[in-house]
Amino acid sequence: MSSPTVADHLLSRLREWGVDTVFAFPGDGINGILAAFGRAGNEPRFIQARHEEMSAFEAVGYAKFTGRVGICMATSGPGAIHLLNGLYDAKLDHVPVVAIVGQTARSAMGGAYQQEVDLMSLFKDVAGAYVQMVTVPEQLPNVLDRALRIAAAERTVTAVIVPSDVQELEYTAPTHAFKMVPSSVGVQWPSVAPDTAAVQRAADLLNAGSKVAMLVGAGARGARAELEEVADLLGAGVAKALLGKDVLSDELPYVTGSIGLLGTRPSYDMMRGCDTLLTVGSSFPYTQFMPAFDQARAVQVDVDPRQIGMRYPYEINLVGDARTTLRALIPLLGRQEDRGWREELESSVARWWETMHDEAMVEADPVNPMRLFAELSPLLPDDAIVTADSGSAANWYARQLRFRGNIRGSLSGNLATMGPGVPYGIGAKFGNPGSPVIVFAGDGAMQMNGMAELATIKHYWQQWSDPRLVVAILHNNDLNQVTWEMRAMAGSPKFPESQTLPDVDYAAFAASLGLQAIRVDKPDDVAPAWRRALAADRPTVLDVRVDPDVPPIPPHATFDQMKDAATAMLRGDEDRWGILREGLRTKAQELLPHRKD
Ligand SMILES: Cc1ncc(C[n+]2csc(CCOP(=O)(O)OP(=O)(O)O)c2C)c(N)n1
Ligand SMILES: [Mg+2]
Repeated sequence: MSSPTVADHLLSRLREWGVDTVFAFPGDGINGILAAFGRAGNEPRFIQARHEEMSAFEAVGYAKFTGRVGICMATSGPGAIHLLNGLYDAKLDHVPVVAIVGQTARSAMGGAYQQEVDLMSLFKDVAGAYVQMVTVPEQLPNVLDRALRIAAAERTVTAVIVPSDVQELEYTAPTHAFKMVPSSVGVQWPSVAPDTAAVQRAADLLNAGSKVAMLVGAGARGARAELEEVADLLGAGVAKALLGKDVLSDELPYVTGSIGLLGTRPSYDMMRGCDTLLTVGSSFPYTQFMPAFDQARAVQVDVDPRQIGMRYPYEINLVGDARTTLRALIPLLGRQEDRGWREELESSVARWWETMHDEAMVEADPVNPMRLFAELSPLLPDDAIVTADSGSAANWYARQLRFRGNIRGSLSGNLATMGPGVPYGIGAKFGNPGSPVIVFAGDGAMQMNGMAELATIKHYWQQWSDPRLVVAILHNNDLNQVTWEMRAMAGSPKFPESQTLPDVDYAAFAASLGLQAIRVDKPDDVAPAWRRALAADRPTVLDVRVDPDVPPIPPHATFDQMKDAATAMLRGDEDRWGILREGLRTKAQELLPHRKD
């Protein structure tokens, strides 16, 4: 065999790092690497998407649901450009992803050559933590190693650019010489322990509180037992930021659920009523859903000093990883003897779940979308992974789904981009082939990219030891989330030219790919459809006709508020609550009585 090329070494170095999967799409800017995949017997395995943005989302889904670095790969120029949105999704949700892309040959660079784009500049923002071009073979190991290490260390995006001719050069290792940068594989992470005196001050502050609220996010994952213990000691309730929905079980009576516009009433009320706030591993951005500034004394725990101390005027900003910090805190906390606050929270949580059930059961035309989510909760296997696309699905994911056990879930939290639902599901499957995966996606997201990606599912599903991947489509022929935002915020009626979608037969399309396809257009068919999908021997598409007139009512909207608004509207004061202008013709008036409190 001839000597290994730079591309051969790139793949063998990835294997040394334990990389088993590369989400990719080919092109002549990476031909040298593709040939190397062939020589390496497809190790790591090359997973082909329909579009490079999907490769990036798949790498994000893989990373989110394995905790490992996701790798995506694309050709120069158009391929690299297509990756961008998925890479921003990773960056904004603090997920480690490395992009490996081709570039035109060194001899052509700067010559306005075909497919030549200034990739260093293109990636400068999204991969600002580390973006480098490999121009000689000796540079490769260090550039690749640093890209992997920095992505993992900073939970962000990095990029490695390899010109096409460099890929085919014979690999020569860095030598023990001037201007050489040798490198090594791997890293042993520390657990970041907080400052002892600061932990004592935090404990004093928390012990002094009588109505403690906790806010937990994705950064608190892995500290479940400690969070429960702290909440018990302090008699606190716990609200969960959207990306931290799977951090604590919704079956715990003091977990108030999601927070924010997509959140719950108990979370909203808890933040308005607390005198003390403990935030762990969350940079939930919406200050208006936090306590008033002079209302609560607050402590934040975060492993990242760059993310700490914002969103609320915290008195103590405690840098440390969630588990280590809470463990240091626990022995210093006294048990809150007055359980009144806790009991109040628990009864409002219990009432809230009844409200959610009642809202899900309100009749709609034909299917109430909330019911689609509510009916799934009790059927969810303990090891299920759930993803949701941006759109109305995110509301129901946040409010209606009850997570427990080791159920995992995520969506595009900060970029809130359309399109990641299906590719996250695929990435999750490659990372966890033995777990059932459920995707919720709007029809707009399916038309944008999800339908094409169903072909990727057709291509690969037989490789998954558990073949269950269920894509539930919210078929409402509308870009419904925007329709509601226009009504609620802009006070404008639906603009059909912008929001109405072409009707598509998703079930027929899925069936043509050999997937199980189930049409659901009757409310009573929802639960049986879930059961069939979860018992199937292959992936399933549920094409569910949901009612676009079911409003995603924000948590703070009570019946009385809405009644006031309706009265104002009837007086001609329409702009105050645009939501009701059309909303009165919708389900709002049937849903809101359930919010009476
Ligand atoms: C890439 C991108 N384009 C546009 C938007 C704005 N946007 C957010 S939700 C949404 C509508 C989604 O429609 P659909 O997928 O049909 O879901 P629905 O809300 O109807 O359930 C749009 C256009 C976005 N978030 N991302
Ligand atoms: Mg839609």
